[in-house]
Amino acid sequence: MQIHRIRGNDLNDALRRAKRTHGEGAVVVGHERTSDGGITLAVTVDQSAAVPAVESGAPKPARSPKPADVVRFPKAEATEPPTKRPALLEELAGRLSATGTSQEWIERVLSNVEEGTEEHPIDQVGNAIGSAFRIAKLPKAQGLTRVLALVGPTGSGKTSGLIKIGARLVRGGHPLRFASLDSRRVGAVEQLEAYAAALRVEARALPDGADLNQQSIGAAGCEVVLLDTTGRPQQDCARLVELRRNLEAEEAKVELSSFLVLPATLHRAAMQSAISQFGDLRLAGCVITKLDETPEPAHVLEYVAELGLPIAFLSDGRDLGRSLHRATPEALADLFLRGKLS
Ligand SMILES: Nc1nc2c(ncn2[C@@H]2O[C@H](COP(=O)(O)OP(=O)(O)OP(=O)(O)O)[C@@H](O)[C@H]2O)c(=O)[nH]1
Ligand SMILES: [Mg+2]
Repeated sequence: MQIHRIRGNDLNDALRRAKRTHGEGAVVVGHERTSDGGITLAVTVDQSAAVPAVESGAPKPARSPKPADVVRFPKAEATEPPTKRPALLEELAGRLSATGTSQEWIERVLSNVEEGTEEHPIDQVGNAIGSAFRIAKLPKAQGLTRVLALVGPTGSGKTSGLIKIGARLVRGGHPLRFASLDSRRVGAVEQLEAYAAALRVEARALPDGADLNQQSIGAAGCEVVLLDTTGRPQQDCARLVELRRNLEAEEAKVELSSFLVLPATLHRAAMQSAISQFGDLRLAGCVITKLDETPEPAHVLEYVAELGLPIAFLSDGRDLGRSLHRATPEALADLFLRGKLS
């Protein structure tokens, strides 16, 4: 039985996303609260859509609505054949299509446009797009060190993403340190150390087999530890689970948040594979990179929205100083409507 994880701001939001992604055969087999106050559902897909709503012995959602309401989704609404739209909406549909937006999303966002209101249709469409996303919160907590780990496929932009985040934090005067689990690949640590030195920040390698705890990662005296990983899912997941367990055992004032780095150029099958390989890490969110390398960023963005995975940052270039942007509803709307960030 394959388990898919769907995240939402609350139970209803997560259920809506589960239904959209997996249709009426989606069966909720578990749920848990996330550290940002959202909820993650464990969902399996019942191909026949005819088995009992909740599998026997499976955990049920703790709060209302009732289990039967929770897990059995109504039939997917048939997509209306597109009727002739007013010229402006037709133009917006064309723009959305050019950025890779699916027909289903086009219909959905255009259905939000109400004529005769003061708000311009393009703003209404932008708002509808922006509200489909969850933005990752990165709150500063007094007396707490945050470890931000970037995980993801090889070459997705983890190391450069960390350096870009580091540069932003240094500009903001936040004490930080880099640490890397990628100590075996030739040149990987040297690359990180060189950039860290340019930012006047310490970088430390954490070799395979080294204990992972608050001392070894260098949490003391830092607001943030930026942790690089290897891109090998099994190894990275095992090491991050070990670090989380040790931090909990030490009752360390350290919070580990793992973010999945997804290039906007990935095909759906590769995204699914990345999600299933790293999905057990209780991901806090994702970072979308290489937005400058595709005119169709909507593919990856729709997928992330359907999963309810919060987005932290958007990257649209190799420039370490200027190409990392905090995700906002407006920036996401831009990507759907213009294919790039303003
Ligand atoms: N065009 C473009 N290139 C990017 C972006 N982000 C990263 N890159 C490039 O992608 C390549 C791989 O980036 P890395 O940061 O080394 O990727 P990684 O995930 O750490 O790779 P491994 O450590 O090998 O798994 C580098 O050439 C980066 O400059 C981006 O947003 N746009
Ligand atoms: Mg790397």
